[in-house]
Amino acid sequence: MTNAKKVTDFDAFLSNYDTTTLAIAATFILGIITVLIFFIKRSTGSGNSILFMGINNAGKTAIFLNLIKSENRLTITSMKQNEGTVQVGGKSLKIIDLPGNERIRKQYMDQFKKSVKAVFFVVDSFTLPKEVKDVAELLYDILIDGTLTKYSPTIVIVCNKQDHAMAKSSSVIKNLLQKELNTLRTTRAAALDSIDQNEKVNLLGKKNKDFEFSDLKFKVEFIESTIKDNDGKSGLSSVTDWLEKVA
Ligand SMILES: Nc1nc2c(ncn2[C@@H]2O[C@H](COP(=O)(O)OP(=O)(O)OP(=O)(O)O)[C@@H](O)[C@H]2O)c(=O)[nH]1
Ligand SMILES: [Mg+2]
Repeated sequence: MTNAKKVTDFDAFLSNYDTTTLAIAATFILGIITVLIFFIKRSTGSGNSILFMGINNAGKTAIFLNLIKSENRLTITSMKQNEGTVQVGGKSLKIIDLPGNERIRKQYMDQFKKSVKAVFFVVDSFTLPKEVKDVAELLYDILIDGTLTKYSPTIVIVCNKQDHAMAKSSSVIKNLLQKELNTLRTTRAAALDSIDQNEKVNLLGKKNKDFEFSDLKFKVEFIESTIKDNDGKSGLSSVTDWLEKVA
């Protein structure tokens, strides 16, 4: 078929419809495409980075170094981010390990939150009972952050240091965090109320009901890990499995 014939067929097709009908149809199709793009972007997150977050000494850098197979296995308290790439399921994923230091972690969270695909929130399963307040404070800030939660990233709570004989299991940690976040929700709401009666309180979870992770509009998963291998099996296999799922 020649180009001239193609043009004639197209002209004939167009002449069957008036321009208003065609303009409405084009707007409608564009609208559907825009809505589809919005939902696809929303479900997959805006960025392509996995953020490792958590309070200091949880084991973020140790896990990071193991995953990127760095020879440097010695970790010291991080004062800035570490960035690296891992290959999972044939895809490369960028991981950013953020410092847990209380004075600087907020500034790093603000700097990197726009590129989040998933948050791997690392906790020390042995010390968690005595650190639960500090851990819950940081987790609360993540769960109510407008930018971080805008694209509903998957949040994986990594219950690390499971090699410790007295380590708490992920289900115990989940309950401890739920209780602490519930208490924190009341204190934060009261603090905001006392500042401005008209201020809209960004409440975590559902009203008139104790906080549960399942009330959130995005997925929060709990896994167990250790940087130490056990019987030849990597203690980080749960982490790599989840990295593959979110890749
Ligand atoms: N027993 C045990 N120790 C671990 C494990 N993971 C990390 N550690 C140790 O915990 C200490 C702190 O680990 P880091 O990776 O530096 O902790 P971090 O979360 O990066 O801490 P900040 O950089 O201060 O935010 C180090 O001495 C690690 O060797 C683990 O699975 N088991
Ligand atoms: Mg670190």
